Amino acid sequence: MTFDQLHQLYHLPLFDLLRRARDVHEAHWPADEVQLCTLLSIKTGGCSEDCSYCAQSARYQTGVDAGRLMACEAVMERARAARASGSTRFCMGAAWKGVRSGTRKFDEVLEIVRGVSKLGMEVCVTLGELGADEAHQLREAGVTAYNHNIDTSPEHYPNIVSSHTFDDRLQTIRHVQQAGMSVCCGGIVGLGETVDDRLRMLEVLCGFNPAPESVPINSLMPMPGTPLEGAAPVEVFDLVRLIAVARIALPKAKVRLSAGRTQLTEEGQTLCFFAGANSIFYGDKLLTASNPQAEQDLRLLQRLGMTPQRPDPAQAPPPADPARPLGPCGLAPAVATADAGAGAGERGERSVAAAS
Ligand code: SAM
Ligand code: DTB
Ligand code: SF4
Repeated sequence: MTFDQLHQLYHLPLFDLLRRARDVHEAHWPADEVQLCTLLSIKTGGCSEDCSYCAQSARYQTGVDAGRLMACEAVMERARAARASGSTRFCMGAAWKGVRSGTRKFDEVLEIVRGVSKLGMEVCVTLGELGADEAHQLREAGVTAYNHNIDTSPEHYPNIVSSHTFDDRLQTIRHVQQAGMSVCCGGIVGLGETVDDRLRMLEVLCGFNPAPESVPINSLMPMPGTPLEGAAPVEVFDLVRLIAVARIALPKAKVRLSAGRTQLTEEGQTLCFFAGANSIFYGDKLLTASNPQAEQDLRLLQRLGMTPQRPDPAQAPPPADPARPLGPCGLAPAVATADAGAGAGERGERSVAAAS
């Protein structure tokens, strides 16, 4: 879908948008299923990058101390506990700029992935930048999906991060696609971006070929000590609209209602499910931040008549469309080029630099 199509959808009367999203959802997914994913930070804090929303950046005084990579057996214990609690996807995150083949830490990560992948859950990792070689080795070790978010529009990205570029993010995504892993890629709302930035982000995701297997939509959890600690919250209807448009634009992707559920009411979350969200992080903790209690989530799903989705660890990545160029920028010609910012300016809706 193009930016204009996404824009038109987004601005429909809410009930029209919801009806269309629901139809698409029911045509592609069991109506009442939700995927339960457990997150574990296998290496916390001390990251050299300056992402202005992140508690794990070493550039800010956030109270998150830099830790070491967890031992394989400790991770396995957490993965078994996640499976026992009903989780079907285990996502491991590391606060690194990236990983390099041939290093001890990468070998340790491969050992962890080999272990976890034997448990019958989908295995997702998010380790920062990857080269082609690293991506292939992770795939071989048993990774189902690699999470690497574009986070916002290419135009707003430099306001949020200066230590790497939007293009760097796309390059890693390209390596993940080429290695045959599924791409898990989405973003955050609440970074001081405009609605148009959010739609531009979706436009870029629509250009991925193959399409992303899952699209996490995070709401900023303002972290004390980060430049975005005072950012204004996003209105729930804006979040619902974005999820509905994502559902229509990327019908086969799981749309994950990700960080920030503690800031939403149960009614707000319910609207997000109705709009097409069919995956959540499940368990009391995200990476460093809190998440609703597992029992509370199970109770909500039960009250809504929703059931956990079964795992598909052998899942093949979504097929590529042979009629379009392969890679993460099959559609949006402006991404990652010097004139991308000019395009945004022409739309005349940009009013923010960084939020604080
Ligand atoms: N270092 C890796 C990376 O940058 O891809 C993996 C970890 S990073 C924490 C994964 C994602 O978490 C980010 O891309 C962002 O979308 C999300 N995230 C991080 N901090 C957040 C916050 N305070 N609120 C909401 N989402 C956040
Ligand atoms: C994603 O999009 N959200 C998750 C996961 N991918 C790695 C991370 C959310 C982090 C929330 C803030 C924290 O826990 O520090
Ligand atoms: Fe590091 Fe990832 Fe946090 Fe950025 S989002 S500071 S790369 S851990």
